[in-house]
This record gives sequence, C-alpha cells and structure tokens, in this order.
Amino acid sequence: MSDTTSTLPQRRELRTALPGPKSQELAARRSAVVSAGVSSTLPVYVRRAGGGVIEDVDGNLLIDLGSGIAVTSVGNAAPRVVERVTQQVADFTHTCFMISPYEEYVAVCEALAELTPGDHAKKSALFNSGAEAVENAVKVARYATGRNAVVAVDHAYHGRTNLTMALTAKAMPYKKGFGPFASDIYRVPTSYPFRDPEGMTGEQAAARAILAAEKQVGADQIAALVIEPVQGEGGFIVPAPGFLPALQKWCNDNGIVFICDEVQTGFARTGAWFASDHEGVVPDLVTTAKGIAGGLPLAAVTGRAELMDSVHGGGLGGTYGGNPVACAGALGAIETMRAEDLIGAAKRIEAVATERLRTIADKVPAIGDVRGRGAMLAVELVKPGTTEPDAELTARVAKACHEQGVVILTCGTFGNIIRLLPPLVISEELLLEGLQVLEDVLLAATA
Ligand code: PLZ
Repeated sequence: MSDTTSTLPQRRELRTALPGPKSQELAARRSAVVSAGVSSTLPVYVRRAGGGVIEDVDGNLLIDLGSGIAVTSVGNAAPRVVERVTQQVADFTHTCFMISPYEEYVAVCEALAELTPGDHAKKSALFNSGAEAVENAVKVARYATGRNAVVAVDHAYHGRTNLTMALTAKAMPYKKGFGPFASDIYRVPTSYPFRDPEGMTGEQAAARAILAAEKQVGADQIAALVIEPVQGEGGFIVPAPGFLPALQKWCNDNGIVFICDEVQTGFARTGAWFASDHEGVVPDLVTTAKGIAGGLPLAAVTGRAELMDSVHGGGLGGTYGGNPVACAGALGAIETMRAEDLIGAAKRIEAVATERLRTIADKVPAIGDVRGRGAMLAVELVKPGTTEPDAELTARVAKACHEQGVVILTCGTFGNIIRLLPPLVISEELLLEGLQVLEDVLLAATA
C-alpha cells in the first residue's frame, strides 16, 4: 500500500444500482455481437480506473480487489506506465522484434534476468499471454531434453490453448467439449494442506506426486514438471513447506526441467519478486505475464541460458511477442514496483488483510481456511465443521459484494474460494472498507 497518484477519487460511491442504466445499454449491444462464450464476472462497463478504484460509465466508483486477475499490481493507468507507453506509441508501435529489433525488448530481458530467482546466467524470450509463455517453456524443455512427457499437478491452471488446456486440471469452464487435448501430459497430486491427510508434510506430498509420475511414465521420459508455486485459479493453494524443494530435487536428479508458472504469482504480488523466492526453489524456467506490464499484454519465459539457447534460431517467436508498447509498459511497471516498494506494500496488505480475515473467520463458521501470500489471499468456504465445499454460498457472497461495489473474484476447483488480488497501491482505508463489505455480506449470507 502506498500513495497512489491516480486522479480518480479513492473511495467507493454508488450512484445507481449495479449495473446502472448505461451499463445495461452496453450489455444489450454486447449480447448482439459478442460471443456468449466470453463472460464477465461483473457486467458494469468501465470508463476509467486508477489506484484501487474502478469508475463505471454510470459514474459509480467501485473498490477493485481483483486487479483484472492479478494484472494491475501497480494500479490501473499507473503514471510511469502511462508515460512510457505514451512516448512509445508516439515513437513507433511495431516493427516485429524478429525483423528489426529495439532496445525495450532487451531492457525487459535484462530486468527479467536480474529479478527472477537464482544468480545463474539467464536468458528470456517474450510473448503475449501467459498461456503462450507456458507453451513456449514446454517447447524449450522438450527441445533441450529430447523428451516428450510433461507432468502437471491437480488443481493446475496454465491457460486455454490446446497444450495449456491439457495442462490445466479443471474441466468446467476451461476444457469441457474442447478436446482432444495435447498428448503426453501426466497429472499427479499436489500439496493442498487444507484437504490433504492431517499432518502430511511437504516432503510426503512430494513423494506422493513423484510416485504417481514414475508409475505413469518413468522419470527418464519426462521433459518437464510445470507447477504454480502458489496455485491460482485452482484455489490459492499454498503448498506445505518442503513440497517444492523436494520436487525440484527430483527434477534435478532426473534431468527434468523444473518450470515454475509465475504468471499469477510473479512481480511483487506475493510480497517477493516471485513466489519461488518464498519456497527456496530456483526454477530452471519461469513463466511470467499479468503483473509484468501494468495491464499491457506481455509474457516471458526466462531461464537457464543453456536451456534457452538450446533451441535453433527462429524456433521461438511470434509477430507481436515483446511488442515495443507492451515492453514500455513493463519497464514502467517494474520502475513503479521499485520506486514505490510494492514488495513491501504486498507484505503490508498481507498483514492487514490476514488479520481482518481471521477475525471474520472467527465469526463465520463457513470459513474453513484463510490462506495466501502477500496480496494473493483467499478464504475457502465450506459446510461448517467439514471440508465439504460450499460453491453456492461462494457465488452468493461474490454477487452481494459486487452489488455493493466491491469487485471480488472467486476461484477453486470446487468453486468455493473467495480470492483477494488488490492492486498493490490500494490505500489501507479502501482495502479495509472492501473487507468490511465482505464481512457484512458473509454474516448476512450465513445468518
Ligand atoms: N498460468 C498461473 O493464472 C491466467 C485466467 C482466467 P493468460 N489466469 C487467469 C481465465 O478464465 O482465463 C494464467 C495463470 C497461470 C497461465 C495463465 C494464462 O495466462 O494470459 O490468460 O493466457
């Protein structure tokens, strides 16, 4: 949390019921021309956004506890992002790095080499979306090892392209009806402390995963293990301590490329540059997107120079990958994270929000678990006294928060998790107000 220089008033203010009349008009236009396959959590149409606030077309001010799914960590329209992007758009918008290169791409790769975990020599390739980064990390791992198999874990989310759908665990809404999927993907159990047998250690959970992988395919056939260090869409699952280091050791011992998908967790979100930093692991390859560029579409694969250089020239790329405007956004976002100490801000959000969520949990027996790291926090809703997921309550709570002008997201394989992903620049006052709404809604919904 820090001072935001947004010109938008940093408060919640509802002038109409949500969605208001102008949003409803736009919804009618939308339904005529936008595919029904694309849905919106909260169909209020945005006019401006900044700091921790979203202003809609009816003049309502909403508290943003979602950051467009962990993207606008530096705040929306963050001044340094706006400045660099505006300058870049005026200078040139595109040449294609594969045709005529430019400094901004190189500067982003320099920042990635410096900030990602480990002090080995690192190189990067830039792309447009998280899914594309994960696809390319798998390409590099397959190329470098000459192996085909890829291991992913339960509750994983890696994207919506064919390969990343195959890596993603949950059928609805991501996979149902969209097969056949890419082959040679093997799914193993993860570490989910709230749902694992009581007392299961990280090392035991890792042994369970390793056994499942070796039984299905054999370690010497595996190119890569892909894992989110804190699982995002699958439920904000923080693994038991020791889980990731044991998996990394198994990868190292068996020539398997250890890929950490930090698309959601990366760039200060969890109170460290990367979530791997908390777990004491150094991925061979790391995928990033979302928070990297303050809202512009940019993604990266960063990793050991010898892996990244193993691929033949022209083997990696794409028309827009590392577009100069998106790179300018990333340079502005990284500058903001440093100048405003957004790692410290994420830690303060964790301290303030966790304490509030624990107090709420004492009053609301449906909260089975409070967890997360930094500004990536969640409550898991269950039938009181059990671990049975309560997706219906979760949907009701999210909807009631939305009606009161708090943008809050859900997640989880069982759809029973309320997650908080505020911009790291949100003021403490606004964050606490959002949590107050959540408390009031939870108390009313479970009364
Ligand atoms: N890896 C860990 O969280 C994107 C997607 C929501 P893209 N998560 C939000 C939805 O319903 O589509 C994500 C992620 C992790 C990869 C991705 C994919 O990133 O930029 O959406 O392709």
